[in-house]
Amino acid sequence: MASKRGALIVLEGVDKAGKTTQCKRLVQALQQSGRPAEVMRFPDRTTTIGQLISSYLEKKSDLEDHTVHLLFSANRWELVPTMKKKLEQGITLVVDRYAFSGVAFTSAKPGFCLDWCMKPDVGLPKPDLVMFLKLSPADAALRGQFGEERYETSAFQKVVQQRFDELMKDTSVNWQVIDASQNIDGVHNNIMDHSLNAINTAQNLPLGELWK
Ligand code: 2DT
Ligand code: MG
Repeated sequence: MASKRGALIVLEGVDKAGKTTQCKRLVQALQQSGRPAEVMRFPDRTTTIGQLISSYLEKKSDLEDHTVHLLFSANRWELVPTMKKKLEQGITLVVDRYAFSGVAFTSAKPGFCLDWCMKPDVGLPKPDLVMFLKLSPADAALRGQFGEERYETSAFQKVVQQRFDELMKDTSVNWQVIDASQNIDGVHNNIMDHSLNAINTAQNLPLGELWK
């Protein structure tokens, strides 16, 4: 009998929503309940492509907008063999940002449509669950200043939120909106419930292909 695969779980949301904290909490809770789980994040800044992206985000280099979009996508594709292997081994992957951030951020720039932005990521492993951590701009402001990296301004994040709203209309993706204005434990409990459901469902289903 083939062993059961792990689930591909993605957390998305605007800056300050708590994605990174919640990814760590979720992986810990899954491991403690005896379910193998690992955290991943995109961009993965450790690869050669990731270093180009990191330098761009830190404003140490400039890259043409289409070019950097394709680099973000290539950074996902280069990790696909690793992701598939882990999922097949029964490890659940909890991913901090994925192709949805890719599309939302680039399409927030002038001259980019959703459709063009989605194309390079068509066929990536399809998440079994995408949780969108929703936080109003007012609540985000209460959590402190934005950082110094590229894209970290309230004006840009507002457009990014609008692009995410467009993407969430796609019912072929298992979107779940999480109220990220609750306290850390409240958000975590919510995320854990959805994740356990996704893990149970995914183990009997083949991994899908995104936007195909
Ligand atoms: P972090 O702060 O989470 O490291 O993100 N981004 C991310 C894109 O523009 N395209 C993508 O494909 C991805 C995954 C969002 C760094 C910034 O990179 C943006 C914030
Ligand atoms: Mg950031």
